[in-house]
Amino acid sequence: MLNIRIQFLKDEINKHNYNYYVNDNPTISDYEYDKLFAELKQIEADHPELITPDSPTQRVGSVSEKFLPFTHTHRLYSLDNTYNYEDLKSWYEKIKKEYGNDVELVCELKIDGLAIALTYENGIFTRGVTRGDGITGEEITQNLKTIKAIPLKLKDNVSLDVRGEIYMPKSSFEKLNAENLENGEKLFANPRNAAAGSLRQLDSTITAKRDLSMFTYTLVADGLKNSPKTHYESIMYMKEQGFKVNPNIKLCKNADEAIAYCKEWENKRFDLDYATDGVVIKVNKIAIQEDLGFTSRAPKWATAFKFPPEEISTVVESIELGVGKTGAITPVANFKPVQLAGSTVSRATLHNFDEIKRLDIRIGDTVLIKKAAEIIPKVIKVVDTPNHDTLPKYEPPTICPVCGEPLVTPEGEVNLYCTNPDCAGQIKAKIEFWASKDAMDIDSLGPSIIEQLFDKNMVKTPADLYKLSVQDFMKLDLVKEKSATNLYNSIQETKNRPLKRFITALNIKNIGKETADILAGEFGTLENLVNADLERLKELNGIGEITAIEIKNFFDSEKNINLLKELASLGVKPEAAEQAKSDKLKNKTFVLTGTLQNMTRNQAGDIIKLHGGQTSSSVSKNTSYVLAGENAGSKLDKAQALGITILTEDDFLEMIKEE
Ligand code: 3BD
Repeated sequence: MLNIRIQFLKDEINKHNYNYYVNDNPTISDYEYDKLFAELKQIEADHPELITPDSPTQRVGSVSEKFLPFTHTHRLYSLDNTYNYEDLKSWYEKIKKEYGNDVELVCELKIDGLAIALTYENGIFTRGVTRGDGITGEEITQNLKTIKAIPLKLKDNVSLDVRGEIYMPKSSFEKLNAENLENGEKLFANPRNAAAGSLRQLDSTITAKRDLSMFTYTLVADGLKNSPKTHYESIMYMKEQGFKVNPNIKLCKNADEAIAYCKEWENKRFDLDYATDGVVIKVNKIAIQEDLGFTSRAPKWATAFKFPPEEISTVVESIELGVGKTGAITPVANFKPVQLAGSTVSRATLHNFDEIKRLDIRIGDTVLIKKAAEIIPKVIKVVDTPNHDTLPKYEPPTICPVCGEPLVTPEGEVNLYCTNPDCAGQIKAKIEFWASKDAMDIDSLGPSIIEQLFDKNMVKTPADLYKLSVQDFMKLDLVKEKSATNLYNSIQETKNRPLKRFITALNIKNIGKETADILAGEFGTLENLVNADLERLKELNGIGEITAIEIKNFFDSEKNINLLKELASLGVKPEAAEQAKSDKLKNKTFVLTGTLQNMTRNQAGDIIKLHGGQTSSSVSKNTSYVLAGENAGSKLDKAQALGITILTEDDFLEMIKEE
């Protein structure tokens, strides 16, 4: 009896969720819905053994420690872009030559969200993974379960994968930001960032509170009785199974109809409650798709027509000068705030003074700005400023805007530099960099705290950070005991950061996180790096002569050595990196499959890299070895077919054994 009731409640609630969140068509009052939900919760509380993964009560969220990497069963490809109609036409013409005049296309709006993959087993949602690099993503099933447009159970008892885009409606984004503003919390730049931030929560009860939704656009299913023969049919199939699909999909006879669709939506998209940045155009027939296949990164049977970037004009109110961590002075334009591609824009970097001269930007000019590379606004040119000629030409500074010392331009560079080692601007920028994400990643130590620490004479070097007590932080404005303790802990926690982070944080000229990673891997310890001679540095792969000299100079400086000594005496001791062990596996590509006994596949991959080899996710004629554990599947079959050497775990261990 109870089983029947509980099934009724689950089906009923899932149906109402579907009507509300997928169909936008509520069929029950909130009151009645809450009553059904409360009853289901009560039964489950009394009989926990009856809770199933597809119960709507499982959408509330929980806390996890970290997201685990998951290798996609089928790779998520990228999309090639077209930016104009000629390119779109010639893409189509090429296909037409091969397959005749009647190649149908499907046009769908390109949702500006986050791509994810969902797995259903026997009709039940079992796993959700972020796109990641298309090969491996992060498993975020718990977070995705909170999204009501994602069905926990399908209409039929089928096993399949779908892919789609998670997004936050524009209206929900506005509401969330208004609330965050009220509560003094961080604002999101646009709906996409808000969706990403909401999805990335380890505590999925936070995700549950955010209004996220999903449009599904790809079906991956081998085992269906009647596999769809066209993309359009697969969309209809997903819809039938309970997924939310975008209603503005259109089947087109040819490129001209697809172009008409793009033109139509270029303006109409602003009326939608979700952000779109283009149109995805796909060949409809699956047989043609399969025949066309893929390039190394994208299907040949699809292309994304990108809407032209939004541009808008606004007035330059001032040009602000900043001092960077290298002492470089960067000009930043402050504008009259305007809305651009979903966010408010009030400033943009002008990069350097040559750029200002080239564009002849003057304070008071009206300039055209656009979103370059999606997020960062860029000034394109001066437009309709009738009094442009009467405005004073912009003169680059001759002295540092912060410390007043004369600026210099080193030979062969365009930047102006402040070379005063005691310049407050530079010191603050260096400490900000020390704390930044790619360097020591000190949570909560932002620019305003650093500014106060410096102004109160509490911090002049990164080492000083590690001398601060909780009481010290409480001397700062608006810092109470709780956040002071947080700040203290988050600094102390970084004492044993991995060596590559520490090297990055040192801010050695030309050494970004990639080079720091190479140095850490090569030298293993800070001490080895400090004592490295120039010849050795020059020989390293990925490090040029100039960079080698910069590294040498950095560690020859007494001031820098003193900083390192002081950091060490304060207990800041970077964790040694694992050093490259040999080049035994140089030029060898491994594919790992199945379950290994003594290590995970990731660990095996690390070992391969430490011996100079590389790994790949798919078997091809370029594969040197397939390392196969228990229950290896299709990769093993393919390797056998191609005659590739298959290694057992023991073979592999034997291979890397030290002489
Ligand atoms: C959408 C690839 C193919 C299956 C590859 C043709 C690149 C994000 O609405 N179809 C759509 C949308 C995205 C798609 C495909 N159809 N790929 C599609 C897509 N209607 N946004 N994308 N993606 C998804 C990506 N994401 C992050 C980083 C790099 N590439």
